Amino acid sequence: MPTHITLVQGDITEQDVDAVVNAANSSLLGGGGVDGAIHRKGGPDILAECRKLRASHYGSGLPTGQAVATTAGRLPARWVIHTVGPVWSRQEDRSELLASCHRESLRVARELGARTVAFPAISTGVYRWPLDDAARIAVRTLREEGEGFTELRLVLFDQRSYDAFQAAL
Ligand code: AR6
Repeated sequence: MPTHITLVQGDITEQDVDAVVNAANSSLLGGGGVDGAIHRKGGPDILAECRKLRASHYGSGLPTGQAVATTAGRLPARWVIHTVGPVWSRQEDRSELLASCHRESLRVARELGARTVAFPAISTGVYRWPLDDAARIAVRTLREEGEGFTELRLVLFDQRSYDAFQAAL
C-alpha cells in the first residue's frame, strides 16, 4: 500500500502521531529550534533517556545520519525519534546523510511499531540547508523508503518552508 504523505503548517510538539522526529545534534542533550521545543514541552523524561543512551551506546555522540528513539514524555506522541542532520556545506555533498536521517528514522519507527510519524524540516534551520533542496531530499526519501505506514506527516513551522515542501511534493 502506498504511504500517505501529508503536509501541515504547525508545531511538531502538538502532533497527535505515534512518533515525532527530532532534528537533534549528536550530543543528544538538547539545543534550540525543534530540539528545544521538544524537550521543553515533552519534559525531563526525554533528556533522562537521552543521557542513558549517551552512557550506554553513544559515548562520543550519535553520528550524523543516524536515529534513535526515546519516550515522548508529555507530548501527545508516544515516541521521539532523534536524528542528527548534516550541517550544510558548499564544499562537500552531504545529501546522502540528509537522506539517511529520513531513512533511519523510518527504520526506527518501523521497529517501534509506529504507524504515523511526523517529520520536521531537518537541517533547514541552524544547520542552514537550502530549503528547496532539503524538501526534495525529504520527500524523495519518504516516498522511496516509507512503505507500509498509515501516514508520514511533514510539519513545517513557517509559510516559506511549507511552500517549499508543497512544491517538492
Ligand atoms: N515545530 C516544527 N518545526 C519547527 C519547530 C517546531 N516547534 N521549531 C522550529 N522548527 P532546526 P536543524 C523548524 O534549527 O537545522 C538545534 O539546536 C525551523 O523553522 O530546529 O536540523 C539542534 O540541537 C526549521 O525550519 O534544526 C541542533 O544543534 C526546522 O524546524 C541544530 O539545531 C529545522 O530547524 C539542528 O539544526
